[in-house]
Amino acid sequence: AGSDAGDVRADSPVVVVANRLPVDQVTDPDGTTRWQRSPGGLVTALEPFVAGRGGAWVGWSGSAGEAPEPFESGGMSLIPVELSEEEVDRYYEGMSNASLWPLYHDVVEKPEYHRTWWDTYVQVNKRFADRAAEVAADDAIVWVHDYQLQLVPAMLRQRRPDLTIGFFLHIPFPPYELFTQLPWRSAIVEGLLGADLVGFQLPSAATNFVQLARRLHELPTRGPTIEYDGRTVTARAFPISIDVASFDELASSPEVLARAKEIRAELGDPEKVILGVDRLDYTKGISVRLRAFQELLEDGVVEAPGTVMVQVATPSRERVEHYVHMRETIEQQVGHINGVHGSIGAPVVQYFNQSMPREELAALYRAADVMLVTPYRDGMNLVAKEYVAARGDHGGTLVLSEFAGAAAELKQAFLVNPHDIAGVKNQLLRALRVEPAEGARRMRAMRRYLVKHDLDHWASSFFDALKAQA
Ligand code: ADQ
Repeated sequence: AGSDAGDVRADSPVVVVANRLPVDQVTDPDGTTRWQRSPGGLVTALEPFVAGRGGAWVGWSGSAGEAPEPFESGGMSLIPVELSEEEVDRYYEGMSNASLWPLYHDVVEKPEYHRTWWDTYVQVNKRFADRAAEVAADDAIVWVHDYQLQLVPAMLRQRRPDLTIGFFLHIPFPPYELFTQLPWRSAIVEGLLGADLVGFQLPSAATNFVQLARRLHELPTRGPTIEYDGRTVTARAFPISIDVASFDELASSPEVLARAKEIRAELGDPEKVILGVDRLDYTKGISVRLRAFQELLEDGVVEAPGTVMVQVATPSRERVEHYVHMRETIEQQVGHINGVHGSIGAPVVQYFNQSMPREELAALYRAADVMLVTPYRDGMNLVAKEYVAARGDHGGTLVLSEFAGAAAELKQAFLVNPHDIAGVKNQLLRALRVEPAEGARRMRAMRRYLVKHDLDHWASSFFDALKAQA
């Protein structure tokens, strides 16, 4: 990727605005730094619509301090937005991840509200909106992403009424009764109403938003539409997905299949392998599944080393207090289970606080008999979809929380209420004991659905709906 600041002109017909740029800065062994495409799915989904058409992506580079000059990468103009240390603290770790994140996830942890965080959130949203306003061509389409940037649509519309603006929220949107805790609730609703199209993971989230507009702002609404400021704003669900075909292909490659076999051997060739894969976040319910597994061991209905569990938890938001505490709890639980039920060379729970390459994740999915996905609340949960995409052999069973967006689509999973430990234990046991034919029937049905509803389907539906608003 070159870095010619001069390449960037104010004429992008499509602009994506997201907290992070789709690249990470990496340092090679010789000390030189370069930009590398981020592993996340969002880039893959949006690239075809943005790259090669003079499109731009506005976002933060991931490190505090002076931002690099705009540069070209992967056929897109990347426009870095600067964030100071203090702004990262208040806008990102504070307002975004210690206020909005817990509030939008059913207050699983208590949100903190600080006026200094909010002021910085406003200031940073303004900066993102300004950059987008500068690079967007006349009548361009702008797609703003997620809870960090909810004020951008209105700020952008004020500067550039010619634009067609879409917004997509990747996390849940809470009901009126919870949302209205927020001291700045009106500003957020008005921020989002700056968009022509507001997208959510679930229809119920879209309904929550329309209701807020009606009850809090007394705006006229009809079905999915809100009349505001002489315009019509539409709120609809666009459930996000993954690149199913490429994940399927990866997971059935000879290398991954060989690695899956090796993993089972390294685990001591157990009869049953249970797997969890998550960002280490309190919304993901990692403790719940450890507790359920522990109790099944204590009850004697499940026995080690015949049954083992692997939990991979990517480090995440380690400077936010809630996360430090949660990590300690989980590590204690793992220590306790292994202390009581393990034996030399044969831990019952193998826990990794690490990020893993896609190939290794695919091999783990392929090696696991039961995939445990038990969030208390989750916008979608792509891990559940990755597991289904990886099981081209129709093996494996998915245990999935009712409170993950994915439950609305993956209906043949063994659904659980993560607040009900007895229920989680029951479903885990059913999943461990499922007849192969029954398991295959469920997996086949979920795969049939997923093939049609992939990441490209998501991005195209959103863009089509947005263009229809122009
Ligand atoms: P997340 O909360 O990050 O996303 P999720 O949808 O599960 O949750 O995506 C996690 C991604 O990280 C998956 O692609 C997974 O493979 C990867 N991952 C997890 N653990 C990993 C590990 N140890 N090593 C490497 N990769 C790992 C937010 C919302 C979700 C919503 C997505 C997309 O919270 O609800 O589904 O955005 O909109």
